[in-house]
Amino acid sequence: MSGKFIVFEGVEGSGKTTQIQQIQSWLQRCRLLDPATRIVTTREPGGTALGQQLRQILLQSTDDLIQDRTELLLYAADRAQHVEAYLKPLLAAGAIVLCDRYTDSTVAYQGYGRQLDQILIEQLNQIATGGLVSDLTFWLDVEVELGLERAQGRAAHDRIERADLSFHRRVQQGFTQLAAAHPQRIVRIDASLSPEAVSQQIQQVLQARLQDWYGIEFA
Ligand code: Z5A
Repeated sequence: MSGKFIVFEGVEGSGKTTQIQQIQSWLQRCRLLDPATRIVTTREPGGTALGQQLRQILLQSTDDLIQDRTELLLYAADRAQHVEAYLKPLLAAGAIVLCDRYTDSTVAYQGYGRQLDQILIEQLNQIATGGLVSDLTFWLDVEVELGLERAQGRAAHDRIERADLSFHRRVQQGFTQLAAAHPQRIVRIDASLSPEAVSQQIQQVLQARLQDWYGIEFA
C-alpha cells in the first residue's frame, strides 16, 4: 500500500479529536507534500455507514447489559467493515489517513478494561484488520482524571464514559504496556499540555517520519 495510516489513541478526553483536526490542516498546509495527496480523517467505531449504526448501539445504548464479548465482537465488526470498505482503498490510492482509535483501543478497553482474554483479542484484531497495522500511532498520554474532567464538559455521557474509575485506570495501564511493547510503532505524546503544545510535539515526530517516508526535507 502506498498511503500512510496514522492512528491516535488514548483515554477519554486525551484530545484525539482536537489533534486530528489540527494535524489534518497542518498537513494540508504542508507545501512539501504532493498537492494530490489526500489527507483524510476517520474514526472507530463509526468510520463507515454500517459503522455509524454499530457506534450508535455501542455508545448510545442505554442498555448497560451489552455483554463484554458481544461488545468485543461489535468493535471487531466495525473494524472489519472499516478496513475493507474504507481504509484499504484509500491507502491503495496513496492517501494519508488520520484515524481516531484502532486495534490498540480494543487491547486497552476490552483487554485491560473489561479483562477479556488477550489472545482472543489479538486473534480477532488479526481477523478484523486482515493484517493492516498502523504506520505510526500517537498515544496521547494524559492522567485519567484530567481526561475524564475534560470529557465531562460535554452534556451526554456514553456507556464507556460512565464506567468506574478503576476501569479507566486499567485502560490507561493497557496503553502504557502497549507503548512499552511497540516502541517503533507507538509514540507517546504528553497530552496534559495546551492543545498548541501537544500539536507541536506531534508535528515534530511527523516531520521526521515524512522525511523518511517521502524524502521531504523540512528546513
Ligand atoms: N472503544 C473500545 O472500547 N474499543 C475499541 O476497540 C474502540 C473504541 C475502537 C469511542 O468513543 C469509545 O469507544 C471510547 C473507547 C471505545 N470510549 N469511550 N467513551 P468516542 O469516539 O466518542 O470517544 P473518545 O474516543 O474517548 O473521544 P473523546 O472523549 O471525544 O475524547 P478525545 O477525542 O480524545 O478528546 P477531544 O474531543 O479532542 O477533547 C475533549 C475535550 O477536551 C474538548 O472539550 C476539548 O476542547 C478539550 N481539550 C482537548 N485537548 C485539550 C488540551 N490539550 N487541553 C485542554 N483541553 C483540551
